[in-house]
Amino acid sequence: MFELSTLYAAFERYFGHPPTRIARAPGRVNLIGEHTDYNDGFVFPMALDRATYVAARPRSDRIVRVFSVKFREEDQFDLDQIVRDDQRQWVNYIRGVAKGLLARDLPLRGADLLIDSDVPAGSGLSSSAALEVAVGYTFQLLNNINLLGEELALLAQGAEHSFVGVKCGIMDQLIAALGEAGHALLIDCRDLSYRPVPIPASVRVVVCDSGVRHRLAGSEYNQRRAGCEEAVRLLKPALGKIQALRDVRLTDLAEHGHLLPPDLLPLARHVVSENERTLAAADALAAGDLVKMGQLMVESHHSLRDDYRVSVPELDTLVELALAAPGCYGSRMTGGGFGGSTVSLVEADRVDEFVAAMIAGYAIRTGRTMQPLVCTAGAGVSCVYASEEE
Ligand code: GAF
Repeated sequence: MFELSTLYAAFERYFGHPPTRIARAPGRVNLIGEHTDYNDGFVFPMALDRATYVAARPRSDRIVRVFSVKFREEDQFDLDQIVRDDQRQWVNYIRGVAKGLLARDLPLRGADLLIDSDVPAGSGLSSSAALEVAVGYTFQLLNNINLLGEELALLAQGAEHSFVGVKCGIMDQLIAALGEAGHALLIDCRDLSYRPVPIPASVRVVVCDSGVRHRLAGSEYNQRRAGCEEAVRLLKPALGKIQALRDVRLTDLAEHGHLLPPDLLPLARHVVSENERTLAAADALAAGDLVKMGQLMVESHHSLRDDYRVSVPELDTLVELALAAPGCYGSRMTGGGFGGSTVSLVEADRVDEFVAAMIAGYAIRTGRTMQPLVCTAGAGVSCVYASEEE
C-alpha cells in the first residue's frame, strides 16, 4: 500500500504546489477466461490490492505536465495538439486517454500530474490498464465529468488501441474500473454485465512472475486476435448469424472445423472451450468447489499452451511446480502470455509452504529468482484524496 503522504509530498516538491486530488486504479489478475474478451466471451478477473496512483492539480492553461516517479521522467503536452510519442511508450497511455476524452467533446483543463505505482510492470498484471484508468478518472475528477465505470473502461481501451497499438480486449480496463474488494467478477464481454463472486476465505490467490518478457508480445497478440476474426468469417457460411467465437460451440467445430485452416482450428477451439470453462469456474468458485475450479484452471493452461500457443517454457515450469507444491488446487498462466505470470489457487493454511516451494523450485529449474505475490482482491478505481480547495 502506498503512503499517500509520500505521494502528496513528492507532488509538492516537483510542482511547487500541493495536489487537489489523488486517484488510484488497481492492476488485476485473471483467474480464468484468457483471450476470450475480444471474442465477446467471458472472463473472471479480480482487481489487485496493488494500484497506480495519480496525484493531480488543475492548471489554468491547456498544458498537461506529467512526472512519472518510476521512470524519473517528465512529459508535457498541449491538449490542443496531442500526438503519439514514438520514443516513449508510457506517455502514450496518458496522451491517448486525454485525446479520447476530448474526442467525446468533454471539456478538459490542463493539469499537473504525478504518477507512481506498485503494480509490477511487464508481469502480466495489467499495469497499463491501471495507468489508463487512473489517468482517465483523474481527468474526470479535475473537470467534474461523470462517466460510468463501463464508459471509463472503453475510453481507456480506446487509448490503448489508437495510441499504443495493442488491439486489447476490455477485461483489464473493466476490472480496473469496476473491481470489488474480496470478489472476482464474472464479466460478459459482449454486454459488459458482470456478477461478483466472493473469493472463499479458505484460499489464497498467488501470482508468480516468470521474469520473462517477450519483445513480440504485442504483435503476437494482434495476430491471435486477427486469427479469431478470420475464423468467424470462415465459419459464417455454415453457422449463419454468428458475430464472434462466443457464438460458436464445440459441436459446431466438430462438424464444421474443416472450414478452418490448420492454424486457425486450434485457436477457435481454445476460445470456445475457454468460454465454457470460465462459466463453469465461476459456478465452482461460488459453490466453494475448489477442486473443480483448480481442474478448470489447469485445463485452461493446457489449452493456452497447446492450442492458443501463448505460453513459454518458464510459465509451463511454474505451473508444473505449483501443481506439485503443497496446498495447490490449480494453476495457469494469466494475462496475454509470452512471459508474465502464473496464477495459482492455494489452501490458505498452506500458503507459506507453497511460496517456499515455488521460490526454491523455480531457482533450481531456471536459475531465476522469483518472489510470489499472495494477493487479496481489491476495489476498482477511486479517489483517495480530495482537498478543500476545489
Ligand atoms: C491482455 C489484454 F489486454 C486483455 O484484453 C486480454 O485479452 C488478455 O491479454 C488475455 O486474456 O491482458
